[in-house]
Amino acid sequence: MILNGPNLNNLGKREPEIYGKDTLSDIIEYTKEETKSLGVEIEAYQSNHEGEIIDLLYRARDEKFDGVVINAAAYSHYSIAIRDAIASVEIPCVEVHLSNIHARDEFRHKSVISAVCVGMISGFGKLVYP
Ligand code: DHK
Repeated sequence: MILNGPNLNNLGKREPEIYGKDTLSDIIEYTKEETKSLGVEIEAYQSNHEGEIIDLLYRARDEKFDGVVINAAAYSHYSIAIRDAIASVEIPCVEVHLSNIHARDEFRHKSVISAVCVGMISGFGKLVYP
């Protein structure tokens, strides 16, 4: 499962100098293309709502997804609720960010979900997804 958080529905228009010119659909298509040879099935979701992201994490658990790639966007920096859901689903989750969060505002340097994810990739634009 690929899970995208708030404002990522606006990629393409949103601060393209930071997030790139691709739309979220472009990025999902690119990710599917890049991972074709692995034979993985991808389901991608985006939500601007914290609770919906949590519900999707439980769905990934209930439907036995092998893993989750999550860009929790701004929620990465403060959502203890998403952190707790990741910790409780016991599915490997990989945290991704299009931009390099450590090269930006200080409030973005900290991610509260990193400690419960298996790893984090940040700063390589759409390359972080596949
Ligand atoms: C996306 C966001 O929306 C920001 O709130 C994060 C992340 C960074 C990204 O780079 O993909 O700070």
